[in-house]
Amino acid sequence: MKKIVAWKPLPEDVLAYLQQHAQVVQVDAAQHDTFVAALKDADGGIGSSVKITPAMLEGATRLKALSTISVGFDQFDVADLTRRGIVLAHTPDVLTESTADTVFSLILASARRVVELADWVKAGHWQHSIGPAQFGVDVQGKTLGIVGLGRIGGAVARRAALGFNMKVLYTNRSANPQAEAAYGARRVGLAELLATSDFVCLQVPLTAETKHLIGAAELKSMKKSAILINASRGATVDEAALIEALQKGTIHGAGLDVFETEPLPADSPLLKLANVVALPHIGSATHETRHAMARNAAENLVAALDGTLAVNVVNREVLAA
Ligand code: 8YV
Repeated sequence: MKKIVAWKPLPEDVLAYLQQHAQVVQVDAAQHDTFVAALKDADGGIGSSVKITPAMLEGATRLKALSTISVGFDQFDVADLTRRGIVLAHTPDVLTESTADTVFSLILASARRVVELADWVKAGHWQHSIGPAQFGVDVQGKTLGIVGLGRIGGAVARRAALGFNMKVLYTNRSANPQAEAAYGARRVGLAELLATSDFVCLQVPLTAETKHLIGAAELKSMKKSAILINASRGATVDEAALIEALQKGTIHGAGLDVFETEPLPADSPLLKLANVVALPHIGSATHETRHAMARNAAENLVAALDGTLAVNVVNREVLAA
């Protein structure tokens, strides 16, 4: 009987599905030594939100597949997994629309000061008709610059162009003719995107190339009226530089779902800024989508252990080998 280690709680029906195919050992990833010991004789693993290091896999000679319940895979040393012949699967499609919804909630909430003003009402400050002190800025008709036009970026572009009549600029390693035809998206360099966008939206995976992609110089090159939106990975932004830019008014505001350290420390200066909307990494976090992700990751793992996995593979070269 194969053995699977699950380091994230699974919906009951998904756990039952896995148990039809393997012995499933559920571990608390916070109990690090127990987690590592469980991996030693495991054939597969499933979970998310925990860094899986090469050291954790030393001696796990039976391990053939890891399945992350996420689209991002920066929690893994993919080259090391490939060297070990361990296939890594992820869940790229099931979460696209829900995550794009979160991105747009950040755009609207930061532009129209939704969180700040909802708190203002709750605190009893709404004593007279509101005035300029409560005004926000428009979203409709403005320019949205999307850094990284992949699945989620494309879904954001659709919302922007078709839902809010926005002009869409984008950077991407390759052109996206579909988005250009359907949404009027225009591919530009990062410098032009930063200089002309009213909203700069980061949708790149976290890699060595994208770490601190947005730093002090990039923030300074943005319009003073611009708003930075980040629902990708916190470390794509130099958070210290962002804090300074927000404090000094270099940019107008920020809508953030991800941070360099998560959970965001309660004493973070970001939490003291009225021009910041901070969410606890809820990108894909709806009941429906998180269930679909868990099911998708479980199916990926079963297929990987059966040797039939053909989609959702991060390191395809392992399958070739
Ligand atoms: C969640 C995500 O934060 O898919 C990702 O990369 O960041 C989100 O879906 C989490 O990783 C899912 O468990």
